[in-house]
Amino acid sequence: MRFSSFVFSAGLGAAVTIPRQADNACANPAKRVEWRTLDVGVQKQYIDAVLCLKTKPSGIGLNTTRYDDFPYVHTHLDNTIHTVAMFLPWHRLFVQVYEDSLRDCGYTGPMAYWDWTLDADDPTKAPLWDVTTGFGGNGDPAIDPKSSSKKCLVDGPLKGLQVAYTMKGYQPHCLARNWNSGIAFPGDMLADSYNKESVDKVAALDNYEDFRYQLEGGPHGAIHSAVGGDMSPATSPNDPIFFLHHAQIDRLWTLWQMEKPETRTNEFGGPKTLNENKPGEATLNDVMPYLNLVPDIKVSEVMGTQTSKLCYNY
Ligand SMILES: [Cu+2]
Repeated sequence: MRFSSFVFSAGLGAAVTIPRQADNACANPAKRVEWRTLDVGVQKQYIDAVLCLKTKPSGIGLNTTRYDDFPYVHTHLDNTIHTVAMFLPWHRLFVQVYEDSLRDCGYTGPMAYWDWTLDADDPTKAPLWDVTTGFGGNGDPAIDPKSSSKKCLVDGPLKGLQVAYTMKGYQPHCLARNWNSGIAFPGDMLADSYNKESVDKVAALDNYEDFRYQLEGGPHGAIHSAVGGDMSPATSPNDPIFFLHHAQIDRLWTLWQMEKPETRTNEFGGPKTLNENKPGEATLNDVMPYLNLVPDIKVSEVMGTQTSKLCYNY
């Protein structure tokens, strides 16, 4: 018998909480790993699978490709999934759906995350920008960083890639990056917001709402701004870096949960919606929308990563 986590009464009124990680349905969780620890051959297979998504039909009835489903869904739900409580569980499942799509495109290696704390001394040197083993680097250096012209990628396997959507709708364009050089030192790419010290401060917070708020507004937002170009607007899943970044956000949440699994795999709360006309406190029973990418699902079903729904750890 499979059971998802629940709270039951033991004796007279004493509530015992079952950690959501203790699900028998996930006997062999897949281990997610840092991008730079993958063998070169596996890195190539990952990127080949990313490009393969561009050759697959949409899974949600669009005239564009599977690749483009992700920015499409993400931008259409922008105000539902950001700066609200469900930010973390929503993106957790979103990354899993992307991983599943990569598998449909032949990827057999581990799902990877980008631990940007390892690159905070000089983010411009992060291995994932590598031209041959990574995703290529910054956009066109000939274009003024402050110009509104797109800084299309000029090297690497994604050079010339046309992505379908902007926040205004169907507007095919080159994939662009526009590194934000920050102010601490040339090329710092806002690293003060996502170095180890900053991340440790967030990890030390002791309730879900503070943790979610600081993680989203701090390191999470800084990386989107630092990479720039297509990583900045709500269509940021246009850049495959998005998923390595959000796997890291999910990793930090998972590590935080695992410090006190009994409480933290059941701990959720904060603003339910940005809609001032129907404010409210979020609950585990809230349903998260995915616009047919996957069936809508309750927050409670993705609070743990080792269940019948999700089966991985870090
Ligand atoms: Cu997002």
